[in-house]
Amino acid sequence: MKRLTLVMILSLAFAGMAFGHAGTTHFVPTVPDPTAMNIDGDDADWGWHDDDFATFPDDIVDINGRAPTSDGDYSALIRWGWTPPPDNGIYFFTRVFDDTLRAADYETKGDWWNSDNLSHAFDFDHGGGVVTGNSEVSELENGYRIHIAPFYANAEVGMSMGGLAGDPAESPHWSCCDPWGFMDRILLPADADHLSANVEYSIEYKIHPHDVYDPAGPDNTVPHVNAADQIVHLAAMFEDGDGPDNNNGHRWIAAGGEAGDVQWSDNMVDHILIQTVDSLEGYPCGSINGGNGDPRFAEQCASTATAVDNATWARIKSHISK
Ligand SMILES: [Ca+2]
Ligand SMILES: [Ca+2]
Ligand SMILES: [Ca+2]
Ligand SMILES: [Ca+2]
Repeated sequence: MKRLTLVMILSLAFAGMAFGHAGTTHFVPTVPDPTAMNIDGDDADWGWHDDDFATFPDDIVDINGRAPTSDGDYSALIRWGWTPPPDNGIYFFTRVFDDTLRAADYETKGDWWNSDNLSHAFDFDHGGGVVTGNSEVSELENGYRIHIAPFYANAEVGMSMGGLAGDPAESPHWSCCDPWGFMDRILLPADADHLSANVEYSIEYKIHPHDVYDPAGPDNTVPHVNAADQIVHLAAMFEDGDGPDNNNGHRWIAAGGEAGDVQWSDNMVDHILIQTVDSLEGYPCGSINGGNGDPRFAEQCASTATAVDNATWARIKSHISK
């Protein structure tokens, strides 16, 4: 019921807008104050994120339609947020419960895909096409991927840029890390290890998006510039291997996603960046542990900028409920 109401509200709000591909559409709210976001793996700073925009465990399904192997096999909650330039960030938080942590391949980031990991793919300009870059680096003109392992050796670099042609040993690539990407995670119990039972972990990150990604560096990378009402392609797939020999484990996604969504951007879920704050003007830069905004817009960071009000979304909802 809640979801239906949201769809009705937004179909009114965006009447006349050209929607993307068929299938599920998710709505991504605006982070009201990026300076208050602490990229630490804890969701204490996500109180502004309305549950209407979240994906809850009941909506997480196996991409191939396979049933869970037990009640506690896997569950995840997902929250997305975005900011306009100069912060120009994509924010993400997830909390996961897993009956068995598979972490055999954590030492080499290029191997993370073979253990439990969060596999993300992005096609921010919604252009479609293959985004693996496994054998054709030109595919990265369409979009790109990242892997995040809940269990990793070096907390200073917590993302692996996945599937980049010709350079697997070099992973992670430049875009994973400061000043382009920031992440942290909390794994419980803290001494969890390969094949530990019943683990909980949270992952939080902030990245600056690209339309064309050059693994060589930022010079020939085309930035994606976030704006309200944009339709972007985002894919989030949790790979869940539970045994000593990988893998053929479950691949969990938000319901409505399609198989192959981390290879082909046409299969990714449409996400619409919506304005849920009063104004997008004069946005502050940066977040705690999350850098000083998108380096490509650094000169626009106003030293006097203050946090904007997060009242708009609440007003929309209060109107609807009357
Ligand atoms: Ca946080
Ligand atoms: Ca599992
Ligand atoms: Ca693209
Ligand atoms: Ca697992």
